[in-house]
Amino acid sequence: MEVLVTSYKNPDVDGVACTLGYAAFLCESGIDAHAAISGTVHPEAQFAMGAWDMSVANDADTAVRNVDKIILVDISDVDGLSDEVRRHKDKVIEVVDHRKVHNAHLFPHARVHIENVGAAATLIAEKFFTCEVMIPRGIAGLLFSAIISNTVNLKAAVTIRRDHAMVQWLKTQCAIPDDYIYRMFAHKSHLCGDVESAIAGDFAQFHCGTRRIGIAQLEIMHVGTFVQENARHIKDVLKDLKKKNALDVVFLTCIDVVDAFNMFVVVDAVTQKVLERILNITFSNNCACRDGIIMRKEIVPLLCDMMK
Ligand SMILES: [Mn+2]
Repeated sequence: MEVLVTSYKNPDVDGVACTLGYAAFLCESGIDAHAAISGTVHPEAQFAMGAWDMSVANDADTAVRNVDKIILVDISDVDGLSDEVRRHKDKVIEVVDHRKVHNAHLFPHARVHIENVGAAATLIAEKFFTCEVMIPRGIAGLLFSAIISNTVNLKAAVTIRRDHAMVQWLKTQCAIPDDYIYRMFAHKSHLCGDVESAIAGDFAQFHCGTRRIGIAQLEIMHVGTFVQENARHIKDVLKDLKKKNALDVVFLTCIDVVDAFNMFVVVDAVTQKVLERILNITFSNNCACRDGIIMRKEIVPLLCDMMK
């Protein structure tokens, strides 16, 4: 094995699709690349992998020790990496990501490829497209799923023309069943039977100066009903996360993938005030709605600006 391609611990469908996709691209180009993750993949990624008959090795933590070169996809920070991968960060030769706020400088030997597209999968798909490298059907299906998921079916504000273009091209490389997108998002909604693991499953922490921020994000259907039915449980989980991680700001952002709005849930006055200011929303009973879709990665820079 020449190079290990991996992503953050417990990756979502974008992380997994890019891991498998970039390794496949490198292998097609004659480079001995191994795709592996740390932890387990998000349920949505499990759904996509099942649908395209794909699997991913989960031995990244062992593989990092036996390799000289690492490529990170869909991540450009040490937060989020498994401890073992982080320990070998000096081996990182390339970083492919799509985050505005990033810490790619923490990887001193890396070629940095960060662009403001809706999904890192768009950048990987473009590699196949531009170099006219044969794309395996399963990889095309996964990259398609990743772009659709990350851009909330191309509706999120982070979506640009390049995401649309790659979705159109990927569709020609694998037959997407008519109801595929619906089933993928429906699968996401089903996760919410267990509120705690659904929230913990997509919880991310950030530093803005000395402040610590924790944001849980859910992309589901029927957000209003979900929040209403689970309000108390959601608040307990948030309070717990705030305490456990000594957070200054903590909230849940629920994206309704069908009706295209966000619902926010807070458990403290500081967070409420900050969100009201940066998003121009009003909370009532710890909840607030905002029309249109805003992703966590768009909220983070606004928060940091505000808290400087
Ligand atoms: Mn991503």
